[in-house]
Formats: sequence, structure tokens, C-alpha cells
Amino acid sequence: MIKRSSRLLTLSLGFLALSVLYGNCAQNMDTVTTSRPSAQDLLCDVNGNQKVMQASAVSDSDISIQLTPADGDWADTGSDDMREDQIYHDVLATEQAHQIVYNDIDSDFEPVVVAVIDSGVDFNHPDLANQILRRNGQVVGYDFNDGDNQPMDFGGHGTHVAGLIAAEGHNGEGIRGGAPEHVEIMPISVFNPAGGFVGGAANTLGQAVQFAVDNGADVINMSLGATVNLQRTDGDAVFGGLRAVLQNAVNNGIVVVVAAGNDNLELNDNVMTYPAKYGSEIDGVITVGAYDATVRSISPFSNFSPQYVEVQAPGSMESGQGLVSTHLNNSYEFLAGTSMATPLVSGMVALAKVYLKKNGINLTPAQIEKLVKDSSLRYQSLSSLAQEGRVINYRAMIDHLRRVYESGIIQHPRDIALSYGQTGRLAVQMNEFTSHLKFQWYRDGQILPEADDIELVIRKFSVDDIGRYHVVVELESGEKVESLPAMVSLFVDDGCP
Ligand SMILES: [Ca+2]
Ligand SMILES: [Ca+2]
Ligand SMILES: [Ca+2]
Repeated sequence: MIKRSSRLLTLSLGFLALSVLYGNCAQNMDTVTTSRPSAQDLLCDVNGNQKVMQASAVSDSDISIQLTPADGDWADTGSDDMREDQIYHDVLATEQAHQIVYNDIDSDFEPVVVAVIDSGVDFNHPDLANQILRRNGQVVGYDFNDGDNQPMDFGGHGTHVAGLIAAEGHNGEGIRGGAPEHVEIMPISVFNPAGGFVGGAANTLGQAVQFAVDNGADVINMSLGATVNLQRTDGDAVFGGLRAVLQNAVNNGIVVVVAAGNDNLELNDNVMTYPAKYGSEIDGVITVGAYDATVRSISPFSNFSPQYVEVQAPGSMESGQGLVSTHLNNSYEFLAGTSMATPLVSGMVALAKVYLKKNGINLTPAQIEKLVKDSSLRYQSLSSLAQEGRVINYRAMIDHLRRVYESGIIQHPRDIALSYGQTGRLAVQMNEFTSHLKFQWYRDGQILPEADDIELVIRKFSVDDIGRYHVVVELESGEKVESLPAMVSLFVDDGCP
């Protein structure tokens, strides 16, 4: 049965619970205004994203991003019958990333595990049942309310979040998640049926994160939090223990993705959301704000901060309408919130982890956070709302990962001109993910026997040194990468002053 509805959910379960606990401090804060991005926003994307996206602008109000359309199976929208309602996949170029990541992947690939710390997950939902982590037929998860290992959802929030991450793709049912294959959900329920945290929030969340660590999660999604008036409550005194728990998760190789909250407030010295605050303090914990993927401005409910919000992801469509995902009783609902933006980042991180695992590459959570940030688009108009106005994009992330990892060489040697007797240097710069390298330099195609370092130093330059140089780099995988050539020539003083 498919139920369609459309509504705005600006307060997610966890935020609602703690707003009550700490009082609503939103009353007299200024509301935020944003404008549409300028054409320049798109043209200034980082690190060659222009190769992926060509911005064309007629005017500031008429901007389109043109992407190479997906083809093959992943373009087949009919196989998930609500895919056409998932406009955010078009915005994020999700399926183009799927084509690259899922190409030539073994059917027995060991899945990447995303722990969803939330209201539980309906692990029998037809679009999720095959996407749940199970061992010996039992769901691997925990319910802190019942104290059992059956974290069945009662409110729908966690089920919605889980679907955005990993709803099954191409199964003739419903939607598809950001990482719809080879990713499994570990449901952990931390709420009571009234929507409050079980026990003390910091304590329960700490135990939930530890459960995820102990049971082999690769990613943790926390679409929850507490917004605290810092004038009245010392937030770090309440949640500081959670900071250590998150750091421990990162030390165990887990990327943690956290929602910025739905109070429409600027996070600063007066008001702060936890655990969102710890994103800016820990490399490997990522704090996510919501933007409206249709009009490319902040979602009307999202918290914002150029310091504490690290990236933005779609949290609403068309000025506040929700994103469609799985819900209770085999249904689908449209919900909006930073709770929805966060799992789109978790799904992207999970997809990156699938790609990395498939290729035998091991990145730390800090490196993955850097990848997410470096590959983000940057909208000038969002720069006061999130660090550098960053907005995630799946295709750009995978392209960035491939470019940085697979080429090996980030910077090729440059032409130099030397005077007689002078010393000169040629060098390549390798990406940070490549290790155990061998280098061999060549001049005019002839091997230079002792030039086997990342840098080639030419001492006491003479005419014999003139030529066309390149280096061959042998990667850990055994693959060899050849640099572009650089010319070494004689510097001629033309006599000018
Ligand atoms: Ca239960
Ligand atoms: Ca589906
Ligand atoms: Ca961070």
C-alpha cells in the first residue's frame, strides 16, 4: 500500500523532545533571509567541479546545472515507482554516482553498515526489509526504551531517515536511497513513545554510539539533538561526555553525521545544538544544515552558522515541502527537516565507503570529511549559513575521489630555465591517499639511474641537462602513472634591465 501525503515537519522527534527540556530560545532571534545564488556561485565550484557541472546563466534567477544524464539501469526510474518524486536525487546527481560505484561490484560484497540512532526503524517495510543488518536472521540493533534488540519504530522518523540512506533500489517498490545497494542499516532506538530521549539524552546517546562502535558500524547517522540556551545552561557540561564518545567512534574508523537542528537559529555563543556542535570540533564528525534544493536557499527551519554548520544538503523542496521516504505501515511520507538532510550525507558517505572498500582504499574519517567538504559545491549566497556555503553533491564527490585517488599525481613538474652552474628542481605532488610509491625520472625518454625520488635536483646546470623530463610513479597497487613532461632549458639573459 502506498500512501502519499505532503507536509512540513519542522520539528523532528529529538529536537522536539529537548526543546521542551531546555525551553525554546528561538523567540527573539532574527530570522534569516537568503537570495538565490548568483551565476558566479556555480562557476566558482572547487577543484575542477566545473568539469562535472557546467553552469550556464542567463540571469541570476535563471541558472541551470547541466549534468550528463545517467544511462543504463540507474536511469530507469520506473523500477522504483516513487522515484520521480525524489527530485533531490536529480539535484544531487545520485544515480550518476551509483553508476560509477556499483559498476563491476561483486554480489557477495560485504555491506557498509550505517547505524541509525533514532526512533527505531520499521525493519519489515517492503523497501527496507532487505537493507537491514541481520546476523543469524536476527536484526542487529538495540531498543533503549524496551531494553531489547527489536528496535521497531513507533513514530516513523527513524524509518524515514533509514529510507533516505538505503531504501532498496530497483525492487519495483517505492523509492531508492542515497546508497541503495551494498549498504545495511543498524537500527538503534533512543526515544520513548512520547518522543523524548530514554533516560538522560547525553547518557543514552553515548550508549547508543558505543553500541554502534561495538557492533561494527561504518557510519553513524544522528538526525537528532538538543538546542540549548547557553545563557542559562552550560551545554558542554551536559553533553561534554558525548564529545568523548564521538571522538572514540571516529578513532574506530566511523564517520558520524549529525543534524544542525530545526530552530531556524544561528548557532553561536548564545544558543547551541548538541551534538551538532562537536562536528566543527572533530574531524570525522560532520554537522549538516538543510537547504531547499529547488530554490537553492536555506530551508526555512534550518539552524545555520558559518562556523558550526559544515555542509548543507537538501532538507526541503519547493519552499518547505518535504522529501519523500519510507514510513510506518508500509507507507511513504514527505517530511522536511535537517533530519532529512543528514541521512543524505550519511548515504553519500556510505556510498564513498563502498567505493573505497571495493578498491581496497582505506581512508580515515577525517579524510572522508575532507573529501565531503572539498567536493562540495559552494554557493556564495549560503556562505553566512554554512562553512564556505558548501552544498553536497554525490557525483562531484565520486568524481573528486577518483580524480584525487586514481590519478596519483595532483601536480605535475613545471618547466624551468636555469643559468650555467645553477641548481634547479623538478617535482610532482602526489595526492594524500597514495602511499608506498616508487619514482623514476627520465630525460628525453632515457632513464636517469639515480633520479628515483619525488624530487629531481639538477646541480651545477650545464647544457647536458637541457631536455624534456618526466617521472613514472609506481603506486602501491603496482599501477604506473606517468607525469606530464616538463622542459628544462637554458636561461638566456636578453640584456634587458
Ligand atoms: Ca522493542
Ligand atoms: Ca525501492
Ligand atoms: Ca567536522
